[in-house]
Amino acid sequence: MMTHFLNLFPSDPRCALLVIDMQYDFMPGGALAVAEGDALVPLINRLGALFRNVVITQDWHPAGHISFAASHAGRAPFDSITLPYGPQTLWPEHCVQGTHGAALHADLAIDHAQLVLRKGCNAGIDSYSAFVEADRITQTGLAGYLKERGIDSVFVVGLALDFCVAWSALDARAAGFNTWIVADACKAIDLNGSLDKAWKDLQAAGVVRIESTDLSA
Ligand code: VGL
Ligand code: ZN
Repeated sequence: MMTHFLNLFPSDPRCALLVIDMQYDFMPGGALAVAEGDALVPLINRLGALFRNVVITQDWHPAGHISFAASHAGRAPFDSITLPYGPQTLWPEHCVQGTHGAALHADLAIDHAQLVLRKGCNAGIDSYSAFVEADRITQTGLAGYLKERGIDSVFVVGLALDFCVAWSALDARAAGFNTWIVADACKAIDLNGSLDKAWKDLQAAGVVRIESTDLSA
């Protein structure tokens, strides 16, 4: 549908696939499960094979991270609080560094991925985005990494569509990348209208929604 507008193909060296947070804690049975998250693995593996450049991210929190409800007396998961850097949704403890829940799904098979980027490592700052932490100041370095490699176009897939996928895509766009979300290669948490809001924000920012069938080698 959209492919003839893209004028580029996934194998183009200027393109990268960003595979967001395909970790056990976001899979059914995990601490912050996203419905059918595991069903994406075969599709994301197929997409990965189309791209020369692939970056895989991991949400990678220290124990006691500020985004965990358990770190705030009297608070429950999915409450919203205000931190010095702004509003923060509180989550169940998830993706603690080195735990099974933080590991990538074992069936994710994109062996040529050059970079595994870990984010959310600062105890006092969350980071849904693979580019800029929730204080909106601290950079992960991903924009510089991609630009230094001559990449100007990114395709985003994975979990969760309305949090880490959306924030990563918005920040990719803000950093000047042509940015697409492959909608059928994502699943959402959908908390208090977060999915509708994400699509509105993405569209307003110029992130283009495509389907996996729009991509071919
Ligand atoms: C995510 C909530 C908290 C995500 C990470 O990967 O979308 N969501 N941490
Ligand atoms: Zn997290």
